[in-house]
Amino acid sequence: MAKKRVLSGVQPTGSLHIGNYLGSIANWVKLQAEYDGFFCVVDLHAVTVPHDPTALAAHTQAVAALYLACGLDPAQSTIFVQSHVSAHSELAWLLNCVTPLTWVERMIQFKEKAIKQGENVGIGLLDYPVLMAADILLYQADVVPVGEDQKQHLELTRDIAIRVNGLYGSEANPIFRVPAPMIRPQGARVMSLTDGRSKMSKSDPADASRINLLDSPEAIAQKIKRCKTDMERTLEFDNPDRPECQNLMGLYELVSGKTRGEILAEAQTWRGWGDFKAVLTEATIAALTPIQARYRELMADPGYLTGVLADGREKAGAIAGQTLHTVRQSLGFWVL
Ligand code: AQP
Repeated sequence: MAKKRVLSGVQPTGSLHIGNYLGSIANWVKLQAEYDGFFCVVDLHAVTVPHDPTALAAHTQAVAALYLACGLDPAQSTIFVQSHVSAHSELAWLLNCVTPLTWVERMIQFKEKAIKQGENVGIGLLDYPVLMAADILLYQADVVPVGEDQKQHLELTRDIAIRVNGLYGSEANPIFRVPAPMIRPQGARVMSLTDGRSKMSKSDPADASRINLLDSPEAIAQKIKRCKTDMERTLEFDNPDRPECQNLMGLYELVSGKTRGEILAEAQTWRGWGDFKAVLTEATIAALTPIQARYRELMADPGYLTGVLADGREKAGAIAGQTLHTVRQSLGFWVL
């Protein structure tokens, strides 16, 4: 039986942090043996907010290298850069023309991000979920891993697929596969080091709010030493009134690979936040050191990385091209 196809991506909007790794990339690595994985660096999404053109290419390269350094295997998965496959932009245009404006105006993420940009908000930001629908539908993905914040966008993707199938396809010959969400396990949401109630984010102007995957051991130690805590001495899981404690204990669980029972037993020996921060620092550095070593090897051999991405572009482009051809035909374009 053919493997189910999964598609996902990260925007090259800055340095990848430990939240991107634990919340997404580490899960993709686990999925890749069982699924036909398509993992892209979604650079077209990165320009939906103001961006630095002198940094975009470098960030794109770094994110692709980190995919490999974290364990994505080009022999198992297709790894590529979104803008290298022009079908993404073309399908997004065609989907724009069949998507009611009211559907995208409802998107919470648009409203949240638009507020931050005031008068300068671009059409691309409103259109972000339609481009995301194009990314997914081009590959006829069966499943898409989604966090809480992307659930609404995947719902929109499904609605668009159903609408296009209904308008231009037939039940026997649907144009798009309607993808299912794969809800990420609880606890894989890493919060900011400076505010346990907001998500760790690449675009947070405060670097101290996140642990970047490429931070030096000294930087990691400093950030954990200075991160926000609370006045209680004991440490526990899952107390929503103690967001920083909840976040850091959750982070320790993920980076150490220990069970909650083991951690709670270990916690008996900690005399407060200081002892806990020392073990968290050690476990975080231990989790990131092999990724950083592999990243440095990859960056020292840029030919290998561009080779992987060129192969990915070819494989992704062939599948995307087939879907786009079907869409053009179904919408009635004169196809030569
Ligand atoms: N803090 C987080 N904890 C767990 N998972 C996270 N992800 C992002 N932040 C956390 C997951 O990483 C993937 C990449 O997301 P993205 O690049 O599309 O943008 P995002 O979700 O908006 O991530 P950032 O880091 O906050 O970027 P900016 O600041 O550019 O918006 C997604 O699967 C996401 O769930």
